[in-house]
Amino acid sequence: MYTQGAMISSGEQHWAICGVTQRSRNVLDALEPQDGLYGVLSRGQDTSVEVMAPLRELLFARTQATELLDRIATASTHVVSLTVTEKAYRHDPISGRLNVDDAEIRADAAGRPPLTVVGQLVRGLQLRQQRGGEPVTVVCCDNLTHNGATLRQLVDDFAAMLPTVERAPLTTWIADSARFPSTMVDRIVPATTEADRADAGELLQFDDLGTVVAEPFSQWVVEDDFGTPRPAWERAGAIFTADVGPYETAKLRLVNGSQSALAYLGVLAGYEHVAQFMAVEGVATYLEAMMDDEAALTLPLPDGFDVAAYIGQLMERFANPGLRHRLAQIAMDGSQKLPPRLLATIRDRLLAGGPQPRLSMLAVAAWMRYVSARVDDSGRPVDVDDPLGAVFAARLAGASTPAAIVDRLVGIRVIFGDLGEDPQFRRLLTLALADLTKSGALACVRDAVT
Ligand code: CS2
Repeated sequence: MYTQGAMISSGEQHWAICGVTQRSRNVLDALEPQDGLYGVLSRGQDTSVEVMAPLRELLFARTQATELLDRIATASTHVVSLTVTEKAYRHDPISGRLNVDDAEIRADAAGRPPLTVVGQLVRGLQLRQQRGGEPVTVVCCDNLTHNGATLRQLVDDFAAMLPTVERAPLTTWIADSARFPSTMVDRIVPATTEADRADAGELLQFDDLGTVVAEPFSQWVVEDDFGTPRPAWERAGAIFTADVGPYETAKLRLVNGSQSALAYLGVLAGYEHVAQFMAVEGVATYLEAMMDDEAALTLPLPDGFDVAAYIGQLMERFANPGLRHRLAQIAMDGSQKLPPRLLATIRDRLLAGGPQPRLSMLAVAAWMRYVSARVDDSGRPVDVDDPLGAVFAARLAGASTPAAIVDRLVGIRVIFGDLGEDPQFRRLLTLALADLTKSGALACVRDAVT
């Protein structure tokens, strides 16, 4: 969308995108017969659709690794951007380092056509270096802390697994010729439903198989660190800045932290969508208090950033009734999401020593209830979809009391780090989990703010 906007307003028509999917062909199957065109359906006060046309090539990484590496290595490719979700980086969210024991990472490093994202990226960069080494800019768009620097570290960690003859020239070239700006992307994009496709089809008078549904709001903040040409994204509203950090922290802790809190509490309370749960008495009050009294106090705010206005706007975004954003979609992969979204706020507030961050703790306790009980408050099963799912099951075996559950889960260092050893943290979580177990999520949410 930003590339299309940049091309239109700058008149630079020579840009094009090669779109790559990782795990399934579904999007490719939808887009190929449409020549890569698709509609973005914006749902707010009004519903509108805009056709996107900058995709010129489509690749399926799983079966077209050679083509993918070739595309990354081609001199006329200037930017490689990634939006692949947190877990696809196969890293430890606390240390920010690559999981070098991961079997797929090891297999990629041993030389097969790569199947992991980091493996594909490094092998593509390596081919580029071998072919003459034109500079390249790698733009991470996922919700990771310091996403550019983090990805750069993962690339180095992977390169360190290669034989010296390969590693030395590669790492020298990366240091000289590759840039990894950090970015912060904010737009709520629920999974597309049949109803979305039908509405887009009506507006377009075309049966669009590739419809993407989104809220009207959109923000992209990009670190101004490119060693290559790039589309004039600022002409389409992207904000270029020397330091994305403050925007990113605000987004992860306010937007994503709130969404994860809504997800676990809302799923337990038996709701399906964000806006539905937001409309339940007490929920909006809880959420706003969590942002105002806890998350917002930990933020290094960007200059001129009006946090009250940001939170106000966010409350409206979450309440958008047109957007059927499923709580279960947000609840998945909690092991990857909790550290930057909720645990970072809790850690900072506990360190600061003021009032305890009870509202954020309630959200973490809700996650614990969700992964341990695996049923909602009325006993209906909930699906726990997480790359650490097997670790949860093994740790939780035989744990039945809130104290035992907390004890087992906070010991997972890749999620909690040393916070798990903090007695105050454990005590507060145990109390919150006991309340959730006894009274249910909705009662706890209401109690928390009365
Ligand atoms: C959501 C995000 O699914 C999730 O985990 O929290 O995808 C969220 O909607 C976006 O980051 C909003 O910018």
